Amino acid sequence: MEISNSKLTKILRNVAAAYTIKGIGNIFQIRAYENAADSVERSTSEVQDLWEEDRLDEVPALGEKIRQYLDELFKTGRVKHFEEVEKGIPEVVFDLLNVPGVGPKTAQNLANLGVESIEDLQKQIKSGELVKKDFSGKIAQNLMAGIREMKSRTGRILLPYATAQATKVVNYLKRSPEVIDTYPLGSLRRMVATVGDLDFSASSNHPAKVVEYFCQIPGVTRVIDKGPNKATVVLKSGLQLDLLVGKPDSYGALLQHFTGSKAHNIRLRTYAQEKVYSLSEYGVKRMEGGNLIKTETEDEFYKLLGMDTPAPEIREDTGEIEAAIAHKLPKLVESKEIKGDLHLHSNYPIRSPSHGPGADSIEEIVKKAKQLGYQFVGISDHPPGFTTSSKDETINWVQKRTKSIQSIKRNTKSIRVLNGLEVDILGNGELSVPDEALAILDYCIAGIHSGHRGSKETITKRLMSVLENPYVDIISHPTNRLLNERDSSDADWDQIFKYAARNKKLLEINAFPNRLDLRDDLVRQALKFGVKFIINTDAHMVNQMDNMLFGVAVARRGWAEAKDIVNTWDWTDFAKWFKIKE
Ligand code: DGT
Ligand code: CA
Ligand code: CA
Repeated sequence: MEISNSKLTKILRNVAAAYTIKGIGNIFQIRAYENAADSVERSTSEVQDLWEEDRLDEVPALGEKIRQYLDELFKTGRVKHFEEVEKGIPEVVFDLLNVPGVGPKTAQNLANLGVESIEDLQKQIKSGELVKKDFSGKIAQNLMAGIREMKSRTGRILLPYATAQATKVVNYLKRSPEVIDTYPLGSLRRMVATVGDLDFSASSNHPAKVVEYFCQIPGVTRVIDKGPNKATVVLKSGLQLDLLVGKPDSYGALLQHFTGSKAHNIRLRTYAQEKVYSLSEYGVKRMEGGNLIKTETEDEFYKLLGMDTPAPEIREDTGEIEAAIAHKLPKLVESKEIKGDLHLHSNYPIRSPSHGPGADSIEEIVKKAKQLGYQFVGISDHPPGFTTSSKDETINWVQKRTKSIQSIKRNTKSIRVLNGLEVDILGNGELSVPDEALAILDYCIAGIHSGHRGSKETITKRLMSVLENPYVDIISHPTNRLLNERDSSDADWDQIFKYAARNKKLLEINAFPNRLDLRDDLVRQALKFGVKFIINTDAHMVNQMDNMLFGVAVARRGWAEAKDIVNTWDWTDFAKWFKIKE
């Protein structure tokens, strides 16, 4: 039986919910299942494939016990323990959990009130029946929005997962002697945050043979379409792959066509017609029945049209064609220009009901930052919970942690280690840590970690009041979206951007795979106001520090240049911005 990552994620979430509903197990056991579910969801490999290769230990956050259960699941298709735990809980409860904003308790409560399905829930909210049964009208309205959000979900996959899968396909194609060259194209090459299907090109003098070879790729379950130079197949993971094969002479035109976007291509075709060229995936021709004009590379293709080559990330017909014609394309920021990462969570102990620590020590993080060739690295743990610690306890904790970071600073030569925190922006716009404690830090990141569904006015107010705080340097993941899970919060972004620029506050481009936040379109909007950014990985384990490139992709899609991104700056300028004295 094939169990995809998304199915496995749901299985693990259901177990956590069942524990909660029945009140069995403790908070740590429940969290273990939730963490395992998150980890599977973000895994870039199919977990079942890893299991088959005896590599389950490479998936973070899977404890011994859960690994045993997965063993049972992949071997037999079921887990006795899970079935026992879920016994007696109606099926509808697990369906309701798919609605954003519905937790285990609410789901059970709705089932107790006689809700039979999601459709039924919608009906009962609309008719007012649910509220008559004493269910809160306000929560009911939120659920309605949640259902709408759920139904608009597209089943698109996250870019890092798509990238990892595409690498395997490209490696497979490269093994064919008939393949001269091959690339992942489409939304993947444009580095869109989520990807529908994976597109590949191949250059070959024997297209039919390459198509044949492609249709035999390991893991294929269905060949949807097969022609002399193209094919579409579906893998057992549910992933769809498209292949287009072309001759080397026109390979540039093929690359260009299949990279897209569709909007970019359509505009380009109109523009080419004015120049009496006709464009297609097969190549470029003069309009009046001319022969194919050689376009071996993309650069040749665009040059033929009298324009520079826009980076794939900005081919969305949002002004790049005009800029390319005028030779005024931006010089987009590049991964190799990144000199540090400031949003990193270590395993430094905290007591917090809402945040967990990272997996690795500060020393391990510093070591990894050195390997990445960085000049500076900042540790930004969550502080202890403001509800569970008194003001004095929090200040003491910050002082103690500062001492231990200082000792690491003293013992570290080749890289600068900075002392930061990621504090919560509370409902009223205040921070979860008192200013006296923030004053000790090198920098402070503030982020919203609760009440994301607040009104536009509330969210704007919360963010604006933080932009006033002299100790805050960075707003983390500003829109708080979680891809495929939670929409961006609503806020008056123009007002926020204006304020951020004026008060010299950085907005974060968070590179975590399911965040990619600030979004690319908002990055571009913010740049018009002169906002500066920092790209951070928000890593909770050192290998996640490798996600930086996905944050850089967001910046590029937002037309950002190195001058707009403070962590591409040299240390002197960077330290000046943060007012760090040395
Ligand atoms: P996706 O798969 O939804 O993430 O987005 P894309 O951009 O990868 O779209 P896809 O896979 O449908 O097509 C790949 C590329 O092929 C697309 O970026 C541009 C090109 N293409 C597809 N359909 C059309 C079309 O109707 N006209 C033109 N000019 N190009 C197209
Ligand atoms: Ca595609
Ligand atoms: Ca496609």
